[in-house]
Amino acid sequence: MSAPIILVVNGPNLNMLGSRQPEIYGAETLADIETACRAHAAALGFDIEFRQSNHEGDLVDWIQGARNRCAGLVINAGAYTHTSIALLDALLAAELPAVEVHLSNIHGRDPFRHTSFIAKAARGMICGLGSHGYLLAIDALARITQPHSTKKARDA
Ligand code: CA2
Repeated sequence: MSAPIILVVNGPNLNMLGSRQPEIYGAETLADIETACRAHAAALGFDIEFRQSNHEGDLVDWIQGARNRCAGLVINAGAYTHTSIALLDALLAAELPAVEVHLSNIHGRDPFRHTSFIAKAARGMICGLGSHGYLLAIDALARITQPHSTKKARDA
């Protein structure tokens, strides 16, 4: 049987990671984060689908496509976090456990970054911990979706 899938969705400008503003977003590239997510998820028995787009509609399409197919999703919606009702609606319609991630601490930055339009659709939000936040989000989804087997793995 194939492993359950966690969809990791990344929004606008995150393809630039590693090239600029390392003091805010860290030195890793998005490819580095993808590699770390795949390894971490595999150790927990999950497959990863890892996506990035600068276009809001692509993100909506991927979230819609996860319904009834993926076990859960991790989302760093980038700046769409602070603007997009379309992403909120897509997440609500997907009816999947979702964990919101931000590399930076959005609450310590510009006031317009303090509000997340998608937070209502997320089980939780991890921000300010850099790329480690993606791995923590995968941990959370493993516990949410497979509480029994995850506990057994922890106790082993
Ligand atoms: O902290 C995060 O992960 C953010 O989602 C990143 C977004 C920002 O708009 C959110 O408020 C918080 C921006 C991503 C831009 O990434 C860049 C990376 C390198 C160079 C330029 C932009």
